Amino acid sequence: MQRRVATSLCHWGAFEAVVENGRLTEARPWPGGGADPDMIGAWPELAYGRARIRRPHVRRSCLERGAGAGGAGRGCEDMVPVDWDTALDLVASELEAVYRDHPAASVFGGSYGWSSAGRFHHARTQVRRFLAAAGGFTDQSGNYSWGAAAALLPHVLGDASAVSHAATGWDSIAEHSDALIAFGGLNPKNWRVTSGGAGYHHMPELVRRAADRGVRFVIISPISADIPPGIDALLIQPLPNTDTALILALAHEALCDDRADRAFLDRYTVGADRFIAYLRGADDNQPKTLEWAAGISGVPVGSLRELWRIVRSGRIMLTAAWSLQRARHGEQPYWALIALAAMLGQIGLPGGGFCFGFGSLNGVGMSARRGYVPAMPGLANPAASSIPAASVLDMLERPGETFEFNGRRGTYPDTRLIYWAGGNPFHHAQDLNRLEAAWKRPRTVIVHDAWWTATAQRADIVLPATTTLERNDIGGSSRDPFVFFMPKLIEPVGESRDDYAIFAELARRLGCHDRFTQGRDEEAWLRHLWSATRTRAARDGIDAPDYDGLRRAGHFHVPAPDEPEILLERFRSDPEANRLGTPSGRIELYSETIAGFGYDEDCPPRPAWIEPEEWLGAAAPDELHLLSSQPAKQLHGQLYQARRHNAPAPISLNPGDAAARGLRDGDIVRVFNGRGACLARLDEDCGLRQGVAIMPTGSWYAPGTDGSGVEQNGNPNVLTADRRTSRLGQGSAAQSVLVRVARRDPPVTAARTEE
Ligand SMILES: Nc1nc2c(c(=O)[nH]1)N[C@H]1C(S)=C(S)[C@@H](COP(=O)(O)OP(=O)(O)OC[C@H]3O[C@@H](n4cnc5c(=O)[nH]c(N)nc54)[C@H](O)[C@@H]3O)O[C@H]1N2
Ligand SMILES: Nc1nc2c(c(=O)[nH]1)N[C@H]1C(S)=C(S)[C@@H](COP(=O)(O)OP(=O)(O)OC[C@H]3O[C@@H](n4cnc5c(=O)[nH]c(N)nc54)[C@H](O)[C@@H]3O)O[C@H]1N2
Ligand SMILES: [Mo]
Repeated sequence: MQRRVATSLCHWGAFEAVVENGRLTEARPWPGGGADPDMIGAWPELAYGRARIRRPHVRRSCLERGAGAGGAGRGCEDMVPVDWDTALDLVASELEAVYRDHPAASVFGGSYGWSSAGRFHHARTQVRRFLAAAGGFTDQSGNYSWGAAAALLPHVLGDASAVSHAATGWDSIAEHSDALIAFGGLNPKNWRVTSGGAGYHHMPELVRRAADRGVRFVIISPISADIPPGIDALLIQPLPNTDTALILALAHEALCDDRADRAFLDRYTVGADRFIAYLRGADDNQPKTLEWAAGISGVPVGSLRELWRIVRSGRIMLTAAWSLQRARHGEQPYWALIALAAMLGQIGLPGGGFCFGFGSLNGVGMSARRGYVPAMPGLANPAASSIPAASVLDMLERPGETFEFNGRRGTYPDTRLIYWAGGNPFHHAQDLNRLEAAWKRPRTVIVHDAWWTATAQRADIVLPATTTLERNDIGGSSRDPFVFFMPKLIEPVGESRDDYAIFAELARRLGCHDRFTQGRDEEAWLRHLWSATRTRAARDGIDAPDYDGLRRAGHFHVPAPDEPEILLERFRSDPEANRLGTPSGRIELYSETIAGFGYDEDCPPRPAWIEPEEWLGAAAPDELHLLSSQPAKQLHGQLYQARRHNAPAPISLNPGDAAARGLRDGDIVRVFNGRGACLARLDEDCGLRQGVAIMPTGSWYAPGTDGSGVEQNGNPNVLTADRRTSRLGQGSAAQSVLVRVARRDPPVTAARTEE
């Protein structure tokens, strides 16, 4: 028997793959890397399981009648396996027809999604390169993860690096912070994932080390599960979406208690006076007192006083999870937190100030040298058209209409063709039942994926992509000390092909082969990309191996940076020499630029509390606020096939809320609102605040397969509203949703399985 053990990488960590006689038999975490064994261990099922797409497929009526068939049958008709030439000819002729008869912007190719950890075969990058070479397309700008922050932070801080990359390091926190106040908490499940993949998954240990050094932890979240394991934290449980009120009240308290650092505000910020006037109630006759915040957030005023006593003394690190800004007016908690940190005057000091995302992704706050992970260059898009990442449904429903986005106006194109490779909109978008209807409008939908996701099931032409195991690549994360060579371990499963090879074939048919490939094959690209890393390393005086050396070694350990990261340290040390990229060069607590946009109702020019449309402050007595969090053992919709035995997904409720509905732990329930309904398995959680429900994202959308219209697997995005954070950020506001929960008829209690 031939046996080979080799290292590879995915977004959920570096792993060792065991290949016997050409077949992957086992995958386990890279020794010492700390990745989750269940997630890594799913690789054989991912490679060979029933969900794998093994051949190209075409929707039956498209095959029989061509594009004239219309989109009504999308997701209902059967998919017919075809040979590669038939499928590629069809894709090429559809693209040609649309480019001939319509502007290039009517090809939608933003293709948002996480794709692979390998940076060359990153499908989203490849599809955008291909469509740019072929004639142009409508792109997506910003992201789902921190769309609101991406738009806001450049106005406040000059760029968006504070959202994760420039975070103050955990060593600095352990050594210098007296307390870390974490809005949205530090849920360890989110540390299983790094964008680009990581060799180092030891955030729980870094946090524990900080606690051992005496850092006090305050977790502000509706659920105790957001406290990292083994940490003795103070838990404060506000109603969802009310953090801004809490933060503003702390800033107001800083004024009352004479703790506002005027010297810092004068030297490093602009607009402090207008912000302070708002805190005092000049604009709305409402001083932002602790009592005011208690009334909004449902946190007893005594707890807020206790919180202020912690915040008022010592070195304080303020942080917020990305979830807070994935809600209506999600710009505001971030801006308010920066303003509070400015009032405390510790921005730029070791262990002080603010940072975002510590609780959101592995590697945030881990010092690592940037610029070592190869990045595939893009190609200029001749259509010069883009929409905000989370506005796909609007685009499909409202062609020709104007949208506003961060001070600019754009027009939604009339989408004729959708091309998606490396993302899953029927996982990530909100209000999926509406998307289901709008998705039928375009003439053609083309999807590449390795698995039969809900999106692949709703395509006209499905092209089977290889996985990371079946091709050579280089991957890594800018938050991790390793870059990995990802060797081809097995032959392509079924007839699957690399996305790059598929696009190269299509480019040949469309006459743009050279523009797309630039004359390089996989090996030539990998050598080219790695040589850029070597040049970068040489600039730092670091000797990186050549391509063949990297390939032999399997990974390159990038030496740690010389200086630990402290957010805005240089700015603090010399604000004139290191002016920020804002118009004033300083931190903007009032932004003339945003004032000029005229977005007063949804994003005024200074931090503000604005009520969302859906929250417990405006709910009927039997409504619950639904949070849809990242899944514990999946990456979004990925890995679902290895965990589907748990279907439908759990919904966590406080036992009091369950009892009030006559429900018991383990019951299969119906979760519903005016937008849709899904099944879920009730999971009573004493650590969850009353009035709040939590479901993980990631279950594959299966609407009404029992004829009832009720989504069967527990996908919360049939319930979420397709509203954006504001006209500034146009981010996803998935976390602002009310639902009802009732017993499913007839009643069923699920056999309990592990999670
Ligand atoms: N309700 C709610 N919704 C949310 C969120 C939330 O908090 N609440 N969070 C949002 C966030 S932050 C995000 S980032 C999105 C995530 O949404 P997505 O990033 O779209 O989710 P993934 O399931 O990771 O999609 C990646 C797809 O690429 C495919 N893929 C992987 N490798 C390859 C490859 O090599 N080639 C090809 N062709 N395909 C490949 C995978 O099979 C998968 O279908 O979800 C968002 N949606
Ligand atoms: N295991 C796993 N980890 C992941 C991912 C995954 O799919 N699986 N996806 C990755 C991606 S793409 C992203 S963008 C990040 C997202 O990172 P986040 O957005 O931070 O992750 P979430 O799990 O949505 O939310 C974190 C916590 O915020 C709390 N929370 C939600 N709303 C509120 C609120 O209004 N106020 C307060 N105080 N707390 C609130 C919830 O209790 C939740 O547990 O996660 C990354 N990590
Ligand atoms: Mo994300």
